Amino acid sequence: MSAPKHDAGFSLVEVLVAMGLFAVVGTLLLGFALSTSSVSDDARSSSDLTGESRIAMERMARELRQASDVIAVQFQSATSTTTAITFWTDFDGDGVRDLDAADPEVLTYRWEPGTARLTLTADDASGAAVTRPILSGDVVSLDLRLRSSLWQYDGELDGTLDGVTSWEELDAAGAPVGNLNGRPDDPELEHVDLVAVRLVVADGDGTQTFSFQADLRNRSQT
Ligand SMILES: [Ca+2]
Ligand SMILES: [Ca+2]
Ligand SMILES: [Ca+2]
Repeated sequence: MSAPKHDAGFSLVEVLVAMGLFAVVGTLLLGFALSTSSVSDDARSSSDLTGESRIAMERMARELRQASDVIAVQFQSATSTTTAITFWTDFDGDGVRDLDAADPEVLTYRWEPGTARLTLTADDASGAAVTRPILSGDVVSLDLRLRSSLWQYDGELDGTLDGVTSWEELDAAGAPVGNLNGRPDDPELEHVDLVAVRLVVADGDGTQTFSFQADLRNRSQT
């Protein structure tokens, strides 16, 4: 009679194989955990950027809606890469352009493609112009559209009626709403009552786009 076969436990080879498997599985799990955390880091910085851009756009929209005057607009041209808009918002409602108030009323938003920065220029309490970036991220483009509710000038540029009167059409119409110089200056800006803004910011390998349209309620055309 032979003795019943007992399970003699694990052989050395079995133990080594098991340890090897644990090592492989552990490495895979660790790699997965690390990649998950780097994905969530990316998501976090992306949502910071989204929040920051959204806040900046909401602020700009609010200021523009209350604006009493669009003072100057600069578009990219043969001689300049700058896109900028300067406007006056009478925050304290006294009808005066307060330049050296604690809450400055003349604001310039400016985008320079060379630096990829969107900046805000306003006077400080002593009246000195202060420029600071308002977004930490790179701005790929800032697109400004200036429109007027003077519908009768729609199509002035090339006869195309699209239901929207642009500053270009006011300019092409000549006096009293334009001055035929191909630039957005006083005669046209006086009749602009809607500003559409489109901002594109770099986000990792891609971009995010933010846009709004602001009715300049304080300057409806009569
Ligand atoms: Ca004021
Ligand atoms: Ca048009
Ligand atoms: Ca003009």
